[in-house]
Amino acid sequence: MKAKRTARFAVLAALPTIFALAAAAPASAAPGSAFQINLESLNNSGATGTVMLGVNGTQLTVKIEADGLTPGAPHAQHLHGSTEGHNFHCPDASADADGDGIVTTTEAVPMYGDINISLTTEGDTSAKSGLAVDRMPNADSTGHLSYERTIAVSQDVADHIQDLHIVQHGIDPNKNGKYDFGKGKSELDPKLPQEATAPTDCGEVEGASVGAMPAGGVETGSGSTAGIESPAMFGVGGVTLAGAAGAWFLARRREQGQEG
Ligand SMILES: [Cu+2]
Repeated sequence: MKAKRTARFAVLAALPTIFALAAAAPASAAPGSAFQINLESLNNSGATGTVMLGVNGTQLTVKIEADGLTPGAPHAQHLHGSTEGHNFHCPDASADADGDGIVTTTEAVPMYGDINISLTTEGDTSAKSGLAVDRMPNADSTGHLSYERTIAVSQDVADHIQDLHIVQHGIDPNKNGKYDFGKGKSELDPKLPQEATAPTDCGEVEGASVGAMPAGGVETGSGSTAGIESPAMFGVGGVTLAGAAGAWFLARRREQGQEG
C-alpha cells in the first residue's frame, strides 16, 4: 500500500506535460493541479510526511503519508490558515511563548492560523470537526498514517490552496506509545493531556504545481455539513476527548471568520 502510493507520487511528479497544460489554460478550464507538501516535525516529535493536494475545480483531493506518529492513536489533522492574504506559516520552536518546551496549539495558531478544513475520514470537514477524533485517522502500530480523501471546498479555498498549511496533532515526548499527562494538561481542556492536542508536524505548499491529480480512483467524501457529530471516546489512557471537541470547536469558532 505504502509503496504503491509512493509510486503514484513519483508518477505525479513526472507529469510536466500536464502541468504545462494546466498552467496555460484558464483557471476555470484547468484540468486540475497538484501541490506537494513536506511535513516537518514540531515539538521534536520526529513525525514527518508527504502530502499531495490536488485541486480540480472545487474538488480537493488530499493524500497524506506520515511516519513517526504516536502509534495506534488518533491524530487530529487540519488545513490551517486563511484564504484572505494573511501571511501564516509553520511555527518553529520560537513559538513556545511560555518557554515550557512545548509549542501548544494555542501558541501555534497565531503563526499557522485557525482551522480552515478538518481532514476527517468521513462526514463534515468544517472547523466544527476540528477535534472529531472518532473521524480522524489513526496511526498504525508503527506510527504510520495513510489518508486519502476528496472533498468539496469553496472557490476561495480552491483559488488559495497554496496559502494553507497542513498540521497534524498528537505527540508522545516520553515515547510510551500513548497520550498521557507527562507534559501536563491541554490548554484547550484541562481534562486532556497536552500530548493529545499539541501539533506534531506542519507543512506548507512549496513551489508551483507539480502536475495534475489523476482522475478517478479516489474516494469521494460526502462533503456533509451536518454540524457537530457526536465526539467519540478518545480511548487512550482512559481519557475521553468528548469535552475537548466542544472546547476546541468553541475556541476556534470564536475566531473563525469562515468555514472550510
Ligand atoms: Cu490543526
